[in-house]
Amino acid sequence: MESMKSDREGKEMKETGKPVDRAIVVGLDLSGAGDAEEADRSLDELAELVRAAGGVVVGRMMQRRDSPDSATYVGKGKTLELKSAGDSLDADLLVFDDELSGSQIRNIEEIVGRRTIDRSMLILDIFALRAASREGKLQVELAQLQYRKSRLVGMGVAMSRLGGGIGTRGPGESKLETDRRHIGRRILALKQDLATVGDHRDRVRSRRRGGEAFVVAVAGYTNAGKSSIVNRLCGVDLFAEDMPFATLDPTARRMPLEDGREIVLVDTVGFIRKLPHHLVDAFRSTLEEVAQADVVVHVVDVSDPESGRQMEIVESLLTELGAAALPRLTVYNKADRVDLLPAAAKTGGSTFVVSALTGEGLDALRGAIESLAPGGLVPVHLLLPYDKAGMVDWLHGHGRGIATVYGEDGIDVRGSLREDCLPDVAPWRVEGRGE
Ligand SMILES: Nc1nc2c(ncn2[C@@H]2O[C@H](COP(=O)(O)OP(=O)(O)OP(=O)(O)O)[C@@H](O)[C@H]2O)c(=O)[nH]1
Ligand SMILES: [Mg+2]
Repeated sequence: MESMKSDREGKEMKETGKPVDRAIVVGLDLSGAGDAEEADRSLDELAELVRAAGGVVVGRMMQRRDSPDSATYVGKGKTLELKSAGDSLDADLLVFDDELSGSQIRNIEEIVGRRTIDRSMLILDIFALRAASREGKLQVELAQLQYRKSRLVGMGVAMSRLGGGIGTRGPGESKLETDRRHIGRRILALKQDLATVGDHRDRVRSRRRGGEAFVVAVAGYTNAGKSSIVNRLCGVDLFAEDMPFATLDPTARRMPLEDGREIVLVDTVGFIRKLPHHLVDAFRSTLEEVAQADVVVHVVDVSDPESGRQMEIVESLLTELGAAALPRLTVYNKADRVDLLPAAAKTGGSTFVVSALTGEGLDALRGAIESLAPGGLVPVHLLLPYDKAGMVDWLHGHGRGIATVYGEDGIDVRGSLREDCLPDVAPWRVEGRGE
């Protein structure tokens, strides 16, 4: 098979002692004279996803066709080639780059005799591995069941070897249901549980709003460096890893400002091309966290040759989630990795060139976020009566450069105070002295 590249790794063992899944990735180039590169890049990304799921890619096949074969997706001849490649490469599974129907999965598995999954199942699998919160787990299980329900006719080998590697893992019940009626019941139960969790999340969110925090959602393509940027800006240590979907649960972190104002950064799930729609539906409430923000920071990996295409994918998902109209900052990250920046990538207006690795450009970004948040500092001059002396501590907490002089008439206070705190000190402001 000419387009098949083999990789001579033996049957490696994971630390657990279980053999690592050996996968052949399979793509279809339907572009005609069009963008064959896109199909190729998508297949590269699929290989990345296999590694993120803990597997190893032992072969890669790209087939050019005008349209997918309804029975086997790549065509009977190619499927036979895949069988012999699977044998010679000792592959455990085939991973197709597009969603397959239940009957296509069954047909391919019959011919090849190997577990066959598609890109959506693989992404669901990674999500299943990563889901940490209760809500995340419920969402993944719901997406998996909805996917399965629509494909119950097929799914031979993949279904019968549950618990057997990539494409078969689930966060929910140990034995995934195969019966449509059971699946239907479980889906209903999951939706109810999710509604309860969602209520709780809304309460947390409105508490955050109640505290008048200014919320900035950090969104972008997976692996762009979102968590790394949040870590830098907030001085925290969120999980940042060189792999897709390191972050699954939106995580809110406080970005400290010197004047005591509160800005909350929300690190979000990364976007990717061909994100399974069951997943988007199941994760809607999580993804919509972006739409609830005051500002969206769109992080781009400027060192990725695909960054332009990735930005389009992020933009269209932001639109789908109702976040398109929000104020936007575009952040070109990983600038340390490129010598020549694309023309659009320059610091100025609402775009920033940064490196979360070196820290370059992050002060400018921080400044821009700060200036978007309401309640900047204004100079004040107060004369506090002594029975209000307790306010001095509060003033230090809500302002900067607070200087006090204890005089006969009261406490003379000068300094800068948060604009939103002015009503609290209105009775004691000293008017007409140039402040
Ligand atoms: N060279 C370089 N590497 C970076 C930079 N920012 C992030 N990285 C690396 O890129 C990888 C991905 O970073 P993350 O912060 O996990 O990316 P993310 O967007 O949160 O990814 P997901 O949560 O998986 O969607 C990690 O290995 C980081 O160390 C940067 O400015 N320069
Ligand atoms: Mg992340």
